[in-house]
Amino acid sequence: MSKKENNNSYKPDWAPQENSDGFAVKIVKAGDQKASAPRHSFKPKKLTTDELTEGVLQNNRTILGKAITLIESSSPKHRPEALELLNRLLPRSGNSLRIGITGVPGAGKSTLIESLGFMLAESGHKVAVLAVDPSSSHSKGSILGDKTRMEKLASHPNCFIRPSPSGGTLGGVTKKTRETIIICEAAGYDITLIETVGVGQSEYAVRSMVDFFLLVLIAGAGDELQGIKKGIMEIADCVVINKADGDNMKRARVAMAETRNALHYIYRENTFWNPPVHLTSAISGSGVHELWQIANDYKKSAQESGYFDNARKKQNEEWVKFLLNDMLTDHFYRNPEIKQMYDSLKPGIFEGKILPTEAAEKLFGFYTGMLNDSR
Ligand SMILES: Nc1nc2c(ncn2[C@@H]2O[C@H](COP(=O)(O)OP(=O)(O)O)[C@@H](O)[C@H]2O)c(=O)[nH]1
Ligand SMILES: [Mg+2]
Repeated sequence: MSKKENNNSYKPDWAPQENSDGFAVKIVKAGDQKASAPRHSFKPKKLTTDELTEGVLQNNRTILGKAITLIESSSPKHRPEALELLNRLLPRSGNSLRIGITGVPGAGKSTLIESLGFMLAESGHKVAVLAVDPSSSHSKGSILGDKTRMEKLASHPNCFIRPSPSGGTLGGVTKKTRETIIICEAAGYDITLIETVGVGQSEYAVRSMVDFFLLVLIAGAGDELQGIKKGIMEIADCVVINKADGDNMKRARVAMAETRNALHYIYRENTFWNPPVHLTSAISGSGVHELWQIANDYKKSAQESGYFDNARKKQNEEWVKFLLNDMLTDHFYRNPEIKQMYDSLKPGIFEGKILPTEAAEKLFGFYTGMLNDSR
């Protein structure tokens, strides 16, 4: 056997006895592969705003993803281009039915979105799915779960799924979610499904950007456990009791009756609609078609009463306020002199030597003084 090894070549077993070095195989150590590999630059070419606009309008998914990444960027240097893109797409937006879905983790929101989304995509609708608030500890796990849970939907040619960036503040995430809706609508999606974890303030933020707000409950979990505050019932346009299947059916019916009763006593801002309570099984798909019917009935009634357009106008105004609050707060807290003053006041606040009101007024006075000086 003439397996001869020297530094970096060896001869395979099938090499003839009297062989030349022509039969040798070059050996490259694993760690060296990179160094010896030809250097190609795979850095993708940066798209121009024209290319991004065109790509989105043609529903090119790669470009759609890139456009959303651009508007999600928190870097100030990306903002002018992001705003330019949004301005160009804005006239082509507004044509989707925006549906928000809330409920505690585990209620079946993602499964319901998959079931409803797939049904709609199959019938020719174009469905965009946005998941909000993956930064909460609960959904950190579930966003991974969602990807597999929504696999069937994700691979449907009529569907586009976009998980929100993780780690963002609630404000940061929702601020970009509105802009993401605009981009998806410009790309031709006629239904937007937005999932939010039913904890904290996220459902109010999502409520203020959708046309139809759906609360997903499960039977037997109790109000406490489901974190259902009266306020959420007030802003829901429909409540579903999900997991109405198998042994759970009876309990689901009881929960439906109880929820109907509870809704009866809840004040509603709009008078044209009484939010229905409906049973679904996201797993078997039962009740999902009827749920879509409810959303459509709502849309029709809301449009006929003029509420639909009014609500969207109000939402735009709220959006401006929301952004302004965000910018003002950011401007205030970023200022190094304010930071310094705040830090120097903190020990006094902790020890109760400075009244919180006094501290706030001092800081605010200093801030407005600075603004006046800079004029
Ligand atoms: N039996 C039953 N299980 C369901 C139903 N919908 C969801 N599930 C299950 O409930 C769990 C949580 O569902 P998921 O959609 O991730 O809930 P989410 O946290 O609200 O998005 C998963 O194991 C689902 O398979 C349903 O209608 N019936
Ligand atoms: Mg989920």
